[in-house]
Amino acid sequence: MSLIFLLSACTITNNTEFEGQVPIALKVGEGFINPIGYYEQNPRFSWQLPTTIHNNNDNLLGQTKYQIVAASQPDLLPSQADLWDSGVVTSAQSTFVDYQGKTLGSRQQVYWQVRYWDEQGEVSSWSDVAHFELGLLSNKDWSAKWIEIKQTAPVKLSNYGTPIHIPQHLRTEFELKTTNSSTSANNTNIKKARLYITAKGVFEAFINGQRIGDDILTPGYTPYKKRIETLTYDVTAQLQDGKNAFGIQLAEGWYAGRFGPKRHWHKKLNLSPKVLAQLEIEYNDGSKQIVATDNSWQATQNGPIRTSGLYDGERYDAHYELFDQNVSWHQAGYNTSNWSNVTTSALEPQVLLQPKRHYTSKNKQLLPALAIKQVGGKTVFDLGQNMVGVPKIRVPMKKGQTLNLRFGEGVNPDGSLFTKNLGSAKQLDFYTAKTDGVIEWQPQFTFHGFRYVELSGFDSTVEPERSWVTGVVQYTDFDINGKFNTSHPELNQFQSNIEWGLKGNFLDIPTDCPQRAERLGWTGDALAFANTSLFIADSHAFWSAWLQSIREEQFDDNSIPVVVPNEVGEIAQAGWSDAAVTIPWDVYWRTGDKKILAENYQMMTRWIQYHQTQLKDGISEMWTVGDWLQPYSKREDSRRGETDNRLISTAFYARSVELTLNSAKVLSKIDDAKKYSKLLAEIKAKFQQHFFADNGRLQVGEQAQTAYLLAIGFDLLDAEMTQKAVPHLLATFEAANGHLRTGFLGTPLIAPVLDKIDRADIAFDLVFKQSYPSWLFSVTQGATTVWERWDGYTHDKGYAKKAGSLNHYAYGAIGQWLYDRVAGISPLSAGYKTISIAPLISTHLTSAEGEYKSPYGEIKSKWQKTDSGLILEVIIPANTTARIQIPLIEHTSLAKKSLLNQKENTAALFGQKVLVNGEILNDEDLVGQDKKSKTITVDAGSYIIEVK
Ligand code: RAM
Repeated sequence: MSLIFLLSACTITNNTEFEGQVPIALKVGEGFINPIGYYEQNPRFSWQLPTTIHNNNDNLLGQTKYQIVAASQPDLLPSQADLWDSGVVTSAQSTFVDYQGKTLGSRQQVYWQVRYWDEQGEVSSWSDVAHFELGLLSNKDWSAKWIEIKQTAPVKLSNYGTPIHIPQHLRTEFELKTTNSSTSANNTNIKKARLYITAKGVFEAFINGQRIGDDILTPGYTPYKKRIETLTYDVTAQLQDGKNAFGIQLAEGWYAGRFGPKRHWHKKLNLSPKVLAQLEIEYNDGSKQIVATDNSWQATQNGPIRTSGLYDGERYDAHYELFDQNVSWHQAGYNTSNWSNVTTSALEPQVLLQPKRHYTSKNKQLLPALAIKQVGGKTVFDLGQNMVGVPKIRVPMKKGQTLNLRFGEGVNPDGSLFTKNLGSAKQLDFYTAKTDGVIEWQPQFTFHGFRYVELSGFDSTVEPERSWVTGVVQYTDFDINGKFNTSHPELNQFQSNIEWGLKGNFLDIPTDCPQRAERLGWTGDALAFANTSLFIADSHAFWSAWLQSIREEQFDDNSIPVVVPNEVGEIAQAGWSDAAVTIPWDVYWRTGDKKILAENYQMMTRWIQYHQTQLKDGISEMWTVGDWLQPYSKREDSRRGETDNRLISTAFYARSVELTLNSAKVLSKIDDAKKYSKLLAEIKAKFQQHFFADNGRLQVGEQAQTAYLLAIGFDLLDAEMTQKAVPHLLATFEAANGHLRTGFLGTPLIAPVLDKIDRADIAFDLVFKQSYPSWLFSVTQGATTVWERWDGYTHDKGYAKKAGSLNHYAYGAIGQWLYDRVAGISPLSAGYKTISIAPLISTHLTSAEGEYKSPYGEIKSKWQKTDSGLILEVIIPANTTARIQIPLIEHTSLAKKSLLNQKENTAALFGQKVLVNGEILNDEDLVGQDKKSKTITVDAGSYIIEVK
């Protein structure tokens, strides 16, 4: 074969398959496919090359040029593009290409196509036409007013002193214009109709009895005093000639309900729910009609949802259902004689209304109950999986009975619900039946964290069945992008737990936990988990949107809150607030999207300035809770780890400076890059000199694992000192009998640091450890999600006194190393334009595989031990190249041997003979080799690599 798969040697030949092959997967911005109500006035275009165009060497051909055309109508494409014609651009760029055409305004529809030239100079056909439509970009686009029911009685207070807002139904009716062309009962004379809508609270909208969209808890959760997201729906099909009814249900949600500790402190904060809607109808003859929320609307609080709060649950009473003579409240002709007027309020100029910039949350998955048990006269359903969302129930009831639904993440030994870890969050739903028969119901404006559902109060003459309860899993509507699977069942279960941690805590914002009276956007947890999440799910838009909230919440003194949206007051802390820098960098690195750096750069530099106000003699004194929840901490408050706080704060200062420096380079901010690079060198020197003795041992604070992990993981020691520090780091593991002793800050660094110092053998042993504390310990105790504490529950002792949340994603951050180094897939340059395939093989496994939908298409790496060695299967998508580090050895478990006195304990396993797609790999084909691996670079394509 010689070098035909090598970059340099790729011979270009004629290609007959090319015709009819077109770019695929056209997307705008952070991965949106044909969005309406889009947010970005200056959109960016991405596409992928077809997966079937090969040269004679079977490599996928890359792109050398492209052309994009954009028009206001599809039939103008491709030749009369009235918005933009990029011309033929010589570039391999196929992601995030900036639009440079006519200025786009609110409501603009844009149709676009792309074509490309391959490495053989052949031009593709034009792609299919993709499109997007902007939402209302500015407050000025709104003629509607905020409306809410005119209250007659004062709002009641909960036991916590917070107001309870009874959900509202609001409605109006309107008539469509009839024209000569309208012949039928539908809306043949309408060209298009759009509903622009949002709420201070959460809403569901209906037109002529039909639910609009299938989103839940809209508009989602932002810093409401600064920005509220708006939604756009195409409602053309819901309108009918003649009379139409438009109804909205409105509940407290994050905005107005009991939520977050700050609201406990500020009990009188009376933020009443409001809704804002603007239905814009465009007729075929060009005329327009707007139906907007205003003082002509009517409202009632006598609907069936009696109360609904995010923490406390929903109470439904069917007696209040809004039907009159078979006409429902959201249909035309409904009798509203006992409804009230509404009050209106104007838009506040300081509260920006902006189109939602990431995916809404939806009902994503259904979980059937797997088991059912009678406990003390109540029936407990087990869904087999700790999840987040609501139940869907089908239960036989007698008229007047109230069904009680309770939810828990666990059960006690007798099978009764365990709810102690919910704090003050009640998570209780109720349904009162108005007739005999089977009721069907799903709460609308709350969510719970649970695996078990307890029912009582139903028709006791009927034997309960599993089919009565289904779990409706709700989270942000992104796709699962990455898969990871191995030969090890417990590790696979842990991977599933990581994934469920993501599903459970990505409900519009990243949260610490989804069940207790917290559910807040803790920045430190997000900092730990962002990278892992970017592999598992298409979370690019999700993080970009949350970062906008962080920018909006940055304080005047440049500090960044620990919770975003900020519900906890003016606190910043090292290792948490640094998310403002680390997450933009993580997202950039995994996606290649430079805008995320540009948008956040100023916030990052301001955060550095704040760090600088916290220095004393070059060492940071910034407040931090430290290595949160480190096991066996001897500190007075044992939740705080033993690592010296100033070491943590100085380490994160350096880390933030380094990533801001990297960002400055990407953004070509040369002066800043110089400034930060000098600063970083100074901080590192100071850090090393202050915290480390000449022999590489920590000289400040406890000999804590996290202290060494931060120092080495963040590159804060010079090469010589790093070498000297290694035995001291290993001694901390030795002292812990080969176990971890890390909390939120140290845990994500364990495996990457051990790998970096060439001790992947120890990393593997820790990953596969099953005794406490370890990742797999929770799996052996039956966990189906990642827990807040390493010992949340044990078969022996039950729930820990402070069991904490059983759905907290931070320790799932080990995922990043599993994907990068066990499956072996990671970016070599931003956004996987060049890819590293570098799996590590361990005696703990016989196979592992990862698949990842990168911005360029599917990447795969799968390895399997065979009788004669190892087989590695690799897929590299078109328009990228890869460096494959072919492993020649496996890492052997140290078992009980001392970590300290042992050089890396690896056995040469697979011999030195390597075949790539059946052809022997010679030394001259390599770009690098050592005892452990042979390295090649390859073009896009599929590879079977055998090591014998
Ligand atoms: C807890 C949260 C979170 C953590 C903070 C410090 O209450 O659950 O996980 O980041 O405290």
